[in-house]
Amino acid sequence: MAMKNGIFVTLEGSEGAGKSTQVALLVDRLRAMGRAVLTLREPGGTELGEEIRRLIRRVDFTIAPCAEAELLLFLASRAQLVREKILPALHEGMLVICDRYFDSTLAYQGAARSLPLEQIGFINAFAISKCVPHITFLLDLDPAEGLRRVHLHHGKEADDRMERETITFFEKVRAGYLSLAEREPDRFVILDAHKSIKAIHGEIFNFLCHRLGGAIESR
Ligand code: Z5A
Repeated sequence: MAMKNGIFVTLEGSEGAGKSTQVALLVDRLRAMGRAVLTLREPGGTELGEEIRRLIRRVDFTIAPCAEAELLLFLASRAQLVREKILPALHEGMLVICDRYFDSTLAYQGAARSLPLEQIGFINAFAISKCVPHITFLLDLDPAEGLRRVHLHHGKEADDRMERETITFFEKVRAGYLSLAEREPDRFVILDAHKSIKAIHGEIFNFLCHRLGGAIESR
């Protein structure tokens, strides 16, 4: 199934950058305008994906999953999401907004876990079936501030396995994202996630209106 007339937007960034907050604000505003919007998150978004999400977040493994197994779990979740949800919605002309997608894999499993980017790219291409976002907003944030926000949000203890990673890990994630954005300036929009929630929302909304013109209005 091809992407046809829909619009595919992703939000990326490391821990606490504000992706979920911005997705919620954007979707409320677009729906109030009468736009048909589908929101999804990764890992997750399907029955299989939510089960994989639960596995990935588990903190009580006797032996933690190796980086390669973790990578394949993310990709299994993505392959299902693309075929079950994203492509059918795009085919119907919907605006699809996804909280994380394959750039997360390149930044976390590639840049931070040091798995080879070329191999990740190869299996990711198999998983996504040419379904590449039209626009990717990168919420760029100092990892220390991101972790501070997450700990405020969830309480003192990190509540999943990845949140327990070190600050150095999240610095690699940030650098990985910035280098991806540098390589694809036409797809990425880098936003300063240190700004207020309202200011960032305004930038995302204005960019979408400008870039998509009439396509942002109701269909
Ligand atoms: N992962 C991976 O490794 N490989 C992959 O391929 C994929 C994912 C797809 C998913 O975790 C984990 O999987 C993630 C990457 C990895 N792990 N890490 N680490 P998740 O879905 O559970 O969590 P997340 O995506 O990292 O979301 P998050 O931690 O909840 O961050 P967020 O969505 O960007 O932030 P938020 O929930 O919108 O905001 C966090 C708090 O900050 C909250 O209290 C907000 O009110 C506050 N906030 C938000 N924006 C602001 C601003 N601008 N100023 C001040 N405070 C703010």
